[in-house]
Amino acid sequence: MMSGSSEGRFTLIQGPEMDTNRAFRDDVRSGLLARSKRMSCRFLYDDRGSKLFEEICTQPEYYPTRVEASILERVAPKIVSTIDAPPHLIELGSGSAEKTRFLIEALIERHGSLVFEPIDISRAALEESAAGLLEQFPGLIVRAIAAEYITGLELLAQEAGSSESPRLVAWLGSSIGNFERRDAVTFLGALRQSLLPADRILLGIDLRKDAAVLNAAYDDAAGTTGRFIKNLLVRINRELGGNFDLECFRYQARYDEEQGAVEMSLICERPCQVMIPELGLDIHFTAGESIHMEDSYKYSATEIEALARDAGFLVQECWEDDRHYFREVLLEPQPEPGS
Ligand code: AVJ
Repeated sequence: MMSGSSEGRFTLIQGPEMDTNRAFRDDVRSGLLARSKRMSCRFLYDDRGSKLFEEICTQPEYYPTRVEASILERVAPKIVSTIDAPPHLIELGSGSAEKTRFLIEALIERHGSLVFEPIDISRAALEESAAGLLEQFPGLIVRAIAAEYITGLELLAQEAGSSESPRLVAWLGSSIGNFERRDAVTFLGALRQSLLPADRILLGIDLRKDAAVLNAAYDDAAGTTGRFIKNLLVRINRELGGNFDLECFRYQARYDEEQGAVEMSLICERPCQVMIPELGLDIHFTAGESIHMEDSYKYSATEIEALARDAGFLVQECWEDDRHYFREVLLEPQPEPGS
């Protein structure tokens, strides 16, 4: 897979392998047996789902990817200048690393070379994006970690003792928006546990904004987001032998201003019965019943400050676009109170 010039500059560390199939079955079972039916958005990203998500990112209404890319393109040199010693760059859930390029470029520009350590559960995604990056950047070394975020960071922390380099941990794309607010604090707090004082997190986060903009971004005219969300039913049909009739379900995105979250659901249009033989389930849906599929939480400046503080960080610096749609936040870990 690697071309000649990339040889020796790529290693992949395989973390403990998760039983995704088992987790998927458990999630579908408990979600469909719950009084308010729901499914977990982490299972949206099978091969087709990942392709559909990339397609979402190119839809005119879905601004986050483009806006974040434009911020990073503009301020990457400033971001990397906030860290003196040459850091390792870690990325959580790198995907296609499209936006990370700007950080990599700025770091190599400044320090001559860079160790990039992307953490992602998908081995294939890691190999694919590394191949392109290694070709583009001769000064780049990639040490990919195939693991869950926290596990991956722990793996890296075990080795960090031997390395003097501080680490810049990029968590882009407002992926934090999938967490409920309290869970976001818990997760960031857990990330902090695996950081040293000189390390920094660069968090890309989508801001609260006009409801019309958000409703359009999560229900694009081409119907891509609907297909992306419905793909979970397709996956259940394929992997668990289900017989969801896709025509029965209508996609709905709704921004709840008070919650500050876009709620994505599938609404059952007429009564229907769904069998999932692999799970021994026979589920009834009434007309109008909904399956809650995904949340995308948005943040105000004040909410970002509180999130950072509650998770044990200080906001060191922020950068955003002219329309205040999206923000990059540099987080500095704070000493544990009482330590
Ligand atoms: C990957 C969680 C950042 O919430 O904007 C986009 C997922 N779902 N359109 C988002 C998503 C439907 C996306 N995140």
